[in-house]
Order: sequence, then C-alpha cells, then structure tokens
Amino acid sequence: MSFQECISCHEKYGIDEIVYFCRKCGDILEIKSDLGKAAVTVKSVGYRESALSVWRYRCFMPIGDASDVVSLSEGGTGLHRSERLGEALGLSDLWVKNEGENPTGSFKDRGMTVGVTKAVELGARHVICASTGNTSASLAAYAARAGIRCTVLIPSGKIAYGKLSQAMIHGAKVLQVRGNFDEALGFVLKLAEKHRSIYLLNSINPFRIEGQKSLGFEICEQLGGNAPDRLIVPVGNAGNISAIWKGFSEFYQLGLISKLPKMTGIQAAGSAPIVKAVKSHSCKIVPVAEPETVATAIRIGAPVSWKKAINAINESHGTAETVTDEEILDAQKLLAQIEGIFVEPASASSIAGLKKLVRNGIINKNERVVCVTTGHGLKDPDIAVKMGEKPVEVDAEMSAIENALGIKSK
Ligand code: AN7
Repeated sequence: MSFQECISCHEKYGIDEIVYFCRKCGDILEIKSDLGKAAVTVKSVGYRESALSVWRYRCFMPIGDASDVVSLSEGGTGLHRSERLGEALGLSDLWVKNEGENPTGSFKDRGMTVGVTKAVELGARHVICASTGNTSASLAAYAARAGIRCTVLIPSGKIAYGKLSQAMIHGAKVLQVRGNFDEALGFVLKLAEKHRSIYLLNSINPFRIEGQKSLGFEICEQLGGNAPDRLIVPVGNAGNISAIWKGFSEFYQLGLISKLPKMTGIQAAGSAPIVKAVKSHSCKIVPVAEPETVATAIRIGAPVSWKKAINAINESHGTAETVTDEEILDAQKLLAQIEGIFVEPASASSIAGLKKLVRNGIINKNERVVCVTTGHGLKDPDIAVKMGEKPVEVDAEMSAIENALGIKSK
C-alpha cells in the first residue's frame, strides 16, 4: 500500500487522508509509492504495449483500481534530438523534452490528470489553486472535464494572456489578487484549511507530484531505457524538479535504469532563492520578497518545494544557475529559430541556463543533456510579438511583394 509521509519527521498519513502539511511538524508531504505492484506490472505485455502517456504508469500512481481517470491525453510529449542547437552551444548529444505538447500546453497537465482524478475519488466538488498561469489553465480544464467547480487565484496584471484566456474559457472563477503569487498561495492554503470541502491542487499536493514524475519515466523510455547524464529544468515553486527526480529515482530502484542524471535547476536572476541556497551550500532558502522577471511563470519568491528540490540537486550531484531576462529571451528566439520549437520565456530559461553552464565549463561537451521546456510559446504571445521581426506592410501588388523580398521582378 502507498501512503503519505512528511519529508522531515516522517510522520505517516493514509493515502486517502486530506492533509496538506504534516500535523506534527508542519512540513510538506510526499507519497511513498508501493513499487512492488509496479515491479510486477512493468514486466507485463499490457504495459510494454501501452502508448507513452501519464497513464501508461498507472501502476506507479496512488489511484484506486476502480477510479475513472479524468484525462485529456496527457504526456507522451516529444523528446527532440536537437543537433543544430547542440552545435550552436558546443554540445554533441542534446535533447529537448517539449512539454508544450500537453493538452493545455504545459507540464502541469501531468499533475492535474492525477490530482483531479484523486480529487474526484475523494468526493471533492470544488478545487482551487493559486497560480502564475499554467497551473490555473490546467486545473480549469481538468475541473471542467470532471464537471466540478474550480476557483483560481492569480497575481493581478502579471500573468500571460494565453493562460488567463484558458482559465476563463473553461469556466473557472478567476480571482486576481492585488499581490504576487506567493501572497495568493498563502490565501489558498488558508482557505483549504478553513473550508475542508475545497480541495487544494497546488504542487504542495503530493498527488500532483506523482503525475509529474511521469516526465522522468518517459525520458528514460524515450532514450531506450537510459537516463541522460544531465536533466535541466526551469524552477519556480520547485514541484517539477522534485517530481522528475522522484520519477528517475523510482525507475532506478526498480532497476529500469542503471544510473541517475545530474538534476540542474534554472531560476530567473530576479527570483532565485534556490540557486542562492545551492551556491552557498545552505540547506535553507531565504525567500525573495519582490521577485521580478519577464518569465512570469517562475516569478516565485518563496518556493513551497524548496527542500525537495535542494535534496534532488545535492543527491544527484547536480547544480543550479541563474539567467537574466535578456538571456532567457535570446534563448527563446534561438530555440524557435534553429529547432522550430516555440516555448514561453520561463521554459527557455532551461536553454539559457544550459548555454551559461557550458560557457562556464560546468557542463562537459560530451554529456547527454535533456532540457525540459515546460510550456508552449503561445501562452505568452505578447512577448513573442515584441521579440520577433515586425511584419512588413506592403501594397497588394506583386511588385511591392517582390520588392520587399529583395527579388527582381521578371
Ligand atoms: C512554464 O502555474 O507555478 O518549479 O502557478 O508555468 O514546478 O513551479 C508555474 C510554474 C516552469 C516552474 N515553467 O515549475 C503556476 C506555476 C513553466 C511554469 C514552471 C512553471 P515548478
């Protein structure tokens, strides 16, 4: 049987208990998976023949056998060999795992399909989250799919338009809090404690992390049963890096991979409490009161899963690095123009971080590196329009068009 466990004092809680923080010490929880069941299932024909997706890994998920899954076909995203980008950065074996290919355009769908399935299993009729945008877009879609009420709290005026449009069209109640993400999260945590019928689906909810660990599973399978040497991922609230590490670790425990990758987290320079802690060898973060970055998705000053993230980085002998807004936007353009992969600014921070770490000699040129790009570029069209070459307006005449293209008329 799987159960929930406090990451600090190891107090245990039942798998169906609604508890967000340890009642003994106040720290966050994680799921201890029953890997015995998974060990048997992964050897079966059914497993081998199932398509790559989050629910291929149902045997790793703490969901009851009788539960109907709330799904929009998540996971199974492309792992793209990126030779041209590798050449530009001086790397021989570079891959991009493009999570923008998920149903609502970000990796959050991996967590939400499991989180909302669990919510329905527990009888919840109203789900809530605070969000810099993608979490709210995803929760709104899965709540609509499940036919339950959804409320999202977002920081006012600071979320990308594509994400806001998703939460709105899926019928979520959208509250724009006059404050930043960290303040909005503070409110939803209190609300879920106070009103027990409202189920909280921020990444503090360990069932979300369970869904997101499938990102690590998929990468190993797409590389023919091997982990890469290094995994690079943008870090905001730090749920994803923790989840991917849990995925690699579980595959390792089952002998499905023979080594573990160096986990490498990238934060925006104006919002980098985890990088600061890692670089100063501290086992504690100092929250950033006023986080700032063009990558609004990761504009988070007090990441909830910081302890899990620092543990993943240290245990895997990985590292963490900051990137400036300028480096992020340059990387976004580079990836779009030489690989055809359009990602939002936060996602491009993994590419920008890679570039910096190669330049600084931290990453070896022959390492097999996987960069996770976490969200689709269309999430934030304003930035892309600002960054790209402006359209040239021409008269509706052949000669004007040829002229603009610098082609001689025949
Ligand atoms: C594109 O939507 O936190 O470190 O509220 O949207 O797991 O938080 C988004 C985070 C990276 C950081 N890339 O992941 C939210 C939210 C994109 C994101 C992150 C987010 P975590």
